[in-house]
Amino acid sequence: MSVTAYIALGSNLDEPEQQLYSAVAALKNLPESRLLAISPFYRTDPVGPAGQPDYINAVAAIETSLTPIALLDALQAIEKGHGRVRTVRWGARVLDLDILLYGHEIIESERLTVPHRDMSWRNFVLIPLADIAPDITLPTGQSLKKLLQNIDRKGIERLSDSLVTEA
Ligand code: ROI
Repeated sequence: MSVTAYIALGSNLDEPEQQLYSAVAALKNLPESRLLAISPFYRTDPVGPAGQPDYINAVAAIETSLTPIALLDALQAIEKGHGRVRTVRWGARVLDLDILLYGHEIIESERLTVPHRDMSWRNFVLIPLADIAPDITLPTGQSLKKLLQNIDRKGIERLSDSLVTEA
């Protein structure tokens, strides 16, 4: 069985835009999966400790038959391949790939919380998500449109047009 999953991409180190392009290439090669869409890229103000560079953020949609944990493992392997080293919480990072949504599932395990616990208030997640899935409702019952009404639109700037991949 396959589901549609949404993945947040973020980087603020080592040429962040290139990091995201190369992450998209890696997502295209995920096993048992197909890349459906990738949002425009956005330059965003850092959330968290001050003094770190701006981020580049985007959201991807994939169709996958990987289990949530297999998908998490695959994404963490991509992060690792991009030199991601987990250091300070909320510190600068070369590449972050977060599972936002996995079908309509609610998952709370040691390694994984889906929907992503911070997604409903982060403009750098909700705005690109709305570019590729404007009409979705989270498994918690909240509609994306409603969540978008409550967020700040400052500190985020669109850099590119949407790239919808071929099937
Ligand atoms: N801030 C922005 N703008 N974008 C991110 O992807 C991002 N990721 C994070 C923290 C450090 C919370 N801040 C961020 O993990």
